[in-house]
Amino acid sequence: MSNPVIQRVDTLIVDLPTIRPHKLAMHTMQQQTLVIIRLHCSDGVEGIGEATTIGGLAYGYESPEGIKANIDRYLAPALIGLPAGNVNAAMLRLDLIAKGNTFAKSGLESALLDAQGKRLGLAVSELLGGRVRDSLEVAWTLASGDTARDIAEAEHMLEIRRHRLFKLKIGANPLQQDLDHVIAIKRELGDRASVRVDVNQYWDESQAIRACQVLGDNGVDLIEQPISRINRAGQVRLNQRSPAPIMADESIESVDDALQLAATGAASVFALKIAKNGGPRAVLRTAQIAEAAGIALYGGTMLEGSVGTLASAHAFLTLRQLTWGTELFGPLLLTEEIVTEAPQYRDFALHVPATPGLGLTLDETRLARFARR
Ligand code: MUC
Ligand code: MG
Repeated sequence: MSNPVIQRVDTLIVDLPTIRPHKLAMHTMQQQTLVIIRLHCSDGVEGIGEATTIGGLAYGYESPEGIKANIDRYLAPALIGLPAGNVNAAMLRLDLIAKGNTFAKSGLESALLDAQGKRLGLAVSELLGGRVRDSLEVAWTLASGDTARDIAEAEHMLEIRRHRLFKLKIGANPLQQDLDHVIAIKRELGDRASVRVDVNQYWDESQAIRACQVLGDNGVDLIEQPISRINRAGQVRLNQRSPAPIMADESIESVDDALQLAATGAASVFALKIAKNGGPRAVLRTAQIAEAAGIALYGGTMLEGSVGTLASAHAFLTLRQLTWGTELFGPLLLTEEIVTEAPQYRDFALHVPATPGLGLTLDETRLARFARR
């Protein structure tokens, strides 16, 4: 068929257990909930995508249940009958009928790209202009909530050559307790690893001024989202005085946010996430703003499963520079897989094959087993 159209979009919520409790400042994860999207086209091609957040409504403005409802009721009907191969037109349509909803849009854009890649026999990274690397260095998040356990986990990851970049989730505990925790881990790992922290907006500026100084003085390489995304002026001031670079994460909820942050000098590193920007193409627009402004890049995650992780990876493979690596370890945090061939991690990196689309096939049996009824 020469002009295939979008015929149907199915969504399902999938709950998968985590390998251990994952403690973030705003929520402790015991499981991760994925919204899996199946986009059916009139030529028989199916595109798959994923829209995933963290902790229900604890992290962002979209919950898994809300994402599914909004796709089913508003976004999917707007796509039916549109040309399946025109990703620009489809995403423009979604932007016209729905404000925000970047997580849902990201999953749909991923599914459109997967379908078009399968149709043309091209990997999504090739559809996005071509990859400049085949693998991505991947950080691991130490978030067991226990310093000794985190050190043991890091030592194990170094030993098996899976990770040498470690992100520590802090912010929920009293400030000095968090600082002691980070310093103890950095002291133990020394130059064998890069240690970074993510505060998830939990400090106020007065706490952050001292904490950034202490962390920088103790060898921490990067400080992610120390204060509220709302306090833009505070972010600018912190970015000027912190000895360790400041990375914006929650501050970037859209490509427009990225422009504002770049214009005001609020961060020297951007955490790119397809979910926050509305898809693999949208996140590259944020990356281009950063590049033009001399802001370094990091490939972030919403702790997606394999589908969302590879959708992110294909976009990140096309970037000229990814100075701070990525944290695309989501599938490794889960005890179960819903694709037939799990993403490949070895030698500190995620290796991404150049097979058509995202390069993944859903495992129907496992999907049926973990899908919420
Ligand atoms: C975040 O804020 O970056 C990424 C890794 C992780 O453990 O949590 C996420 C969310
Ligand atoms: Mg973060």
